Amino acid sequence: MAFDLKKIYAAFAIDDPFVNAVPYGTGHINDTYKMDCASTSYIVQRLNTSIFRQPELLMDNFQRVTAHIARKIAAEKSDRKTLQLVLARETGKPFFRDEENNFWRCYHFVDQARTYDILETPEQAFQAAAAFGQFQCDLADLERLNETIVDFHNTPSRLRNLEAAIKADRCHRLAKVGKEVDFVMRRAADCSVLIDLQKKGELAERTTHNDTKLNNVLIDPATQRAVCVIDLDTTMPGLPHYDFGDMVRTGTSPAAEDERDLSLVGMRFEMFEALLRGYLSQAKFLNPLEKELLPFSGKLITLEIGIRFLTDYLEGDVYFKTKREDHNLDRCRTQFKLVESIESQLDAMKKLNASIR
Ligand code: ADP
Ligand code: GN1
Ligand code: MG
Repeated sequence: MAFDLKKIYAAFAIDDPFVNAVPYGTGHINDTYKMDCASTSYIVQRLNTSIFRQPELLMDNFQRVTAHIARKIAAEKSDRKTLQLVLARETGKPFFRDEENNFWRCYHFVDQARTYDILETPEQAFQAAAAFGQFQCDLADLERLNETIVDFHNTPSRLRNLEAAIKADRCHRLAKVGKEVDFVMRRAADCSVLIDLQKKGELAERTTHNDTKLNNVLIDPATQRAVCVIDLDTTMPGLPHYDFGDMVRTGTSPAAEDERDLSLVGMRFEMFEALLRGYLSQAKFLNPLEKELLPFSGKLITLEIGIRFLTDYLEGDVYFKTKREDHNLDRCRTQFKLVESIESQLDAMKKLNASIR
């Protein structure tokens, strides 16, 4: 669908002539545009409101999180950044609804920084993980946020959704994924490990990002430092493992999330080590049990996202944006290949983790 971005521009309080706006980034959920004005640039997004069903509550989180981090940055006088929203001209709200009820928001473009879909060096991994660790620290004293998607990282519930999709087999695709379904069912017991510990009161809820795909942090290519954590739509109550696990999922493989040549997919131990050291350099609040479970979380979250790609494939590609036939199945297969690679190195990962104080 083509939108008149100049009209959207006019809805926000920007006093800088519009130049142009082009689709931007590789996110799977929202529609993102880079908007250039005469003297500066902005990110404009159309929020996916069939996924984020209460966008006002989400934007309430967004404002609270960015204001909280901005206060911390000002107090420490550092040069790191947080997202800075632009308010709507008429309402003063941090969003604009157009006539078709599309939900738009706008924030400042962070210059001299870029995202990497595949991390290139352990230094980048260290810096990105430190930034997400610091993000969790920054939010440790924030009041409980709204849940923008309930049960987002409830892996048993993700498994139940898969089971329902298998049963319905709406698109007659089940015959093609027997191997993948078996792969999941053999690991069903893993799915409830973290949630069960939380239910027993052994793991405590914290405020977490919940979508720490490594392309959700902006890195300065000149200094290699992570400058800004982005994509705050799922920042809400969670377990720190959800964040660390997703870093392992997206930061350790040298192959793209949708790579078809599975021989290229695998966990690079040196990247895991860099992520772990980077994250632990900031996440000083972790108790011993939380820390012990970090390597396992890499396996669990990779399995969980694989389950979600498989479910979406069976349901007819209704959730994640796809660009080609079987795209979600390709994504699912890379996740499961990565799970196997993590499993084969899990002992070494745990040993390394135990050796870091
Ligand atoms: P999605 O939820 O669809 O993943 P994101 O919020 O992650 O959307 O934005 C998509 C992409 O846009 C990011 O991966 C990043 O490349 C770019 N981006 C987002 N916000 C900014 C920003 N403030 N400055 C520069 N680039 C940004
Ligand atoms: C989505 O929005 P994006 O592309 O950063 C998804 C994550 C998945 C990820 C898989 C709200 O993240 O949960 O891990 O795709 N976000 C949502 O690449 O579902
Ligand atoms: Mg994103």
